Amino acid sequence: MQPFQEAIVKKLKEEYHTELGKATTKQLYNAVSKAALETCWDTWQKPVTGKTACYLSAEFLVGRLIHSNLLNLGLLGETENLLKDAGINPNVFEDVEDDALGNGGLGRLAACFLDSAATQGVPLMGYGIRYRYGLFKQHFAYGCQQEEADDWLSWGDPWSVRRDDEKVRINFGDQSVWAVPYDMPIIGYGGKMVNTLRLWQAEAIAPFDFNLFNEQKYNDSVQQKNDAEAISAVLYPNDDTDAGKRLRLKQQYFFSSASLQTIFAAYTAKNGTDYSKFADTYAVQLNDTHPTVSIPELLRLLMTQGHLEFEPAFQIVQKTFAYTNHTIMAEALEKWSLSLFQSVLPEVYPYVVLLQNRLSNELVKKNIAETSKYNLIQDGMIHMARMAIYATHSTNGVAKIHTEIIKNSALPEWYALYPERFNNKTNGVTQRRWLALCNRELAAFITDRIGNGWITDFAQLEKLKPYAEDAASRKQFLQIKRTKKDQLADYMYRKDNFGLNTGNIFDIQVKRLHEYKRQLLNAFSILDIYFGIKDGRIKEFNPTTFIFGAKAAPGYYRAKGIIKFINEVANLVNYDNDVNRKMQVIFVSNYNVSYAEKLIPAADLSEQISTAGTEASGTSNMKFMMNGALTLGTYDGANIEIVQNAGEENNYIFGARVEDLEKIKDSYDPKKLYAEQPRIKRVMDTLIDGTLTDGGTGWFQELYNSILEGASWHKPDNYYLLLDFLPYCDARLQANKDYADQDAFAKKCLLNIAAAGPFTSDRTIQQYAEEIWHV
Ligand code: GPV
Repeated sequence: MQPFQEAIVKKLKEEYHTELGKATTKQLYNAVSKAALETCWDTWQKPVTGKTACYLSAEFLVGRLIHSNLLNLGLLGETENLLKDAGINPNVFEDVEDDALGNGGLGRLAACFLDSAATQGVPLMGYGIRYRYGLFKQHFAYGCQQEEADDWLSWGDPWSVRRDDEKVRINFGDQSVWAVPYDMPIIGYGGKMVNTLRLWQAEAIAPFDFNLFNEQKYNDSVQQKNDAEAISAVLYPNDDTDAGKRLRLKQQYFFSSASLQTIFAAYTAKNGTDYSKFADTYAVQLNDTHPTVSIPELLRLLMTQGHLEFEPAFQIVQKTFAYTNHTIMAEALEKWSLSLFQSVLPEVYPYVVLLQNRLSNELVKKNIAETSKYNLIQDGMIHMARMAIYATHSTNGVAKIHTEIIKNSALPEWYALYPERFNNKTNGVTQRRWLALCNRELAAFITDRIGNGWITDFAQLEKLKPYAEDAASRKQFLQIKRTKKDQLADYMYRKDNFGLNTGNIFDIQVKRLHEYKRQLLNAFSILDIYFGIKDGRIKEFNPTTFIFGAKAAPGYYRAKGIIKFINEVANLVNYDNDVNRKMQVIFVSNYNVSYAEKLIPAADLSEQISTAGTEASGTSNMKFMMNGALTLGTYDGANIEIVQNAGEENNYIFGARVEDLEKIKDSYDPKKLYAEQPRIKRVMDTLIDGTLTDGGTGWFQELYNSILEGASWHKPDNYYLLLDFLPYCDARLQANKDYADQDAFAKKCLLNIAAAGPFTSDRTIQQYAEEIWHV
């Protein structure tokens, strides 16, 4: 046995008094994880020298850690062999639930960044919240989403180390709590660097009141404990929008203050009260506006504990912080009501006023009289994105088009004021998890041809390009795709009890459910194909399985209606013997990181169909690309950079562009399209003519109205589904037709993979490190 294998056996014996053949999955998981953690403990504890970057984020969607950590430590093979020799399925850990401390793209991006930084030797510390319950688990009842708490701790938490000695006190207007850190190792590939993700847990200062207990006031006796623990109890399940809730503001200040206090104390311990080197010691990146209250918090620390005047403190703050914007959708730009902010954070509010005063002076000096678009405090609201732009030295978007939209249409007044602050950092994803780990067959295919340098130097993928011309490689690629479809079929049968037709084209849209992402457009187009096949309008059609995976925010009424609608479309299609040999529609339940790792490698077509100008970047588009799926998408977010690099002719781009929408937005009339295009009318009418049922909820009628009539808060069809409908159907049918020549299709897939080099988060992190953090 290898030393690591022996360490696992020893852990099982010492911690659980058991052995390999007898241990439960949970025991195995904890023993392997703890043994692995010990192998990198010394590296982890080495103090960092030089400047440290800190990534503050309300979400870190790390996904299951055991496989990625073993891969990065080079222990995956040994572990699997040990399991196999003991007669244990090496996939046992697939039963271990994901920890889902994030909603979607923003949280998963943070996790990719941590992996990339540790791999490239960039000292990057993550700071966030240790939610007791992560994103809800989803299942369907009669096609409707039901939510259930995500009790991720029931599997144990072997990758975290509680640090009682580093807890800090957090003061709110109406309560004080401890923030207790749990540290997780972030292991770089090769194990040379181990960074830290520090997640804060809220705990009571006095968890139990004996006097109240003696008076038989049992609930009151634990009131303080409950109130404290509520702060880190649950992840808000909203993607892209903010509810403006008191508890949410408390969460934001809770982890921001805890993180800044720690950083400030560490600096002071090392350098005393000379703060002139603070910004050369720490760079702090704000992942969207959620941690923006860190700005007045650092001002407060510098001025009260550091005894600085406002102006020098401001200079340090500005040099230290940088801000990443992840959306331009107006409803997602965070604002807090002044009265709420003052009551929750009375000790912080005065520093917001100081910031506003400084801004006001500056605007006067620059002769800007119209200040309503600049004021941090305006009409009884505190504008967090404005604060984040004003008090930092860098504001970046997450794809080229997104950064241009920020500068030219979302926040042009700020761009006019500080053009030098605005920059782009196109997102990326880690190829360790999203290729090496989730698609070992394709990884081996690539390594066979160009060596394994791509695992840490993704630009090398370019060397794969000539193999697109190689018939044997194309054939082998198609075989791998088929293997991944078969593996997905097994997994999906276990999770959802669906039987996949693995000979079909796999056309997949997986992402949070949101109107702007247009899952409803996808469903409409499926219905159009369904009617087309039934009516004989579509004669040739390569059998296709359409797969959806999406969670709707529990309070998002329309999103839940769309889920129900798609499930009804699935019923209609799958039970219709006229078409169900040609098409299959599937909505997987509880789509999460682990499901993504199975779905994405099996895809032929990657659905990226957001309305142009709405998806800041998208990141699943990159994961699909590196797994050899072609993009069926709009000119939006990072899709643009993807197809520019891989060749538009090797992907399927359709629909109105930002410039087109800009021109027609005032005259757009979806009712006209509905009246003039029978295919549009036909699919729209399924919402109201009884073809499909919403169970008497009124959901479908409301969706119908939202498109044709609009609503009090938006114009009819504000995401232009009907405008893009026919072009989308055309592009989709073209892709379907092209698939008939599988060899030609495989060539396009290989060209996409070969062009995926720029979309690694290694590149993104390098750019942050060089251009923003200077580490
Ligand atoms: I703001 N995003 C997210 O997942 N949650 C949020 O609260 C916000 C943005 C997403 C964007 O929608 C994606 O386009 C983007 O790729 C991702 O953030 C990472 O930048």
